Amino acid sequence: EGPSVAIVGVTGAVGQEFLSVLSERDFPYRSLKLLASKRSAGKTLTFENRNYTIEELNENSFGDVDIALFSAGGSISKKFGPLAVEKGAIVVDNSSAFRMDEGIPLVIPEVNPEAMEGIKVNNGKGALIANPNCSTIICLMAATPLHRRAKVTRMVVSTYQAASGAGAAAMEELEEQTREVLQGKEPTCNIFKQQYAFNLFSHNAPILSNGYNEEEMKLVKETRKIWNDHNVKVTATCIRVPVMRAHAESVNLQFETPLDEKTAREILSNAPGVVVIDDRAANLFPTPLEVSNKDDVAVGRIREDISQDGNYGLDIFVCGDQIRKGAALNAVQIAEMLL
Ligand code: 11C
Repeated sequence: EGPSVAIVGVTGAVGQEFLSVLSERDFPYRSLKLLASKRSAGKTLTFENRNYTIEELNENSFGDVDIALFSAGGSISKKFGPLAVEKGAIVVDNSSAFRMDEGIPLVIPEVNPEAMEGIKVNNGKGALIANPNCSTIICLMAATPLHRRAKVTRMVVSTYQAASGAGAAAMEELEEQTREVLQGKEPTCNIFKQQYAFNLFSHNAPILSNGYNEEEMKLVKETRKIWNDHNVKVTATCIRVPVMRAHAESVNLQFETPLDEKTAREILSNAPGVVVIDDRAANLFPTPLEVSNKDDVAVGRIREDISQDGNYGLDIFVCGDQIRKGAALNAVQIAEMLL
């Protein structure tokens, strides 16, 4: 019973999280195929009391696959995603390869489930669904419930992004550099050009001709696609901070119709997948550590933007686990909707 599932990139940080999330949510798979590069092929892995041998990803990997969860980088998705679809698999792709392609749904299940309407396992047709960028998912989990009430006309996002967004090797680099710096040694910089431990820097994504980096432009373009609103104004500044696996984001919102702080807090308290941590008396608000390994995105610092008159603006602070809701959990939720 249940679909046959393949995980592409199973040895990566997100690949491993796919397994944890599938297990925790009792995802009803009939069979599981673990795929990775040649380097990892042949290794064994125990999952839910069964031993699996990791197989090398190739053109013939998808003959018997209903759902393929991809997280092995854009070039692997570009090469093997369409092949899997051709074989009848529904691909949920965590890379940026297809996100902005017309006709490819870009989905956060709590936000725009309607975008994947009609796509189901067992209708005999393959399809590709894109998982948004982690910063976009975490931001829109909090901004969307407010957008639905008062329509966001402009959004200013400043991110504080964790190591995990750059993969397992970046997480290891942060750990190793922290040790090295504390021991008075020169930190080893392999993944990032600059010292990461006890530092922060502009996001490592390439800078484009308009001065924004790719990560910032993902927030702009993906928000417009997910909200199906090509007029919403979005600007972003993305920063990498020495935090292990959860992103934080400061989000300033401007609305078409007034929305007061109390109503916003109520809306967010009732939003699925969102938890409000907003204790002004104790000065306690969301932190990356608090949301690490958790499903929910946490929101706090909910306050009227005093630079905008008449309840037309709000500031919020959002934290979400980058590997979980920012990647693996969101993809598995999409897979659940396919059943
Ligand atoms: C980060 N969001 O935190 C990035 C990494 O488009 O899926 C993921 C890039 C992407 O660094």
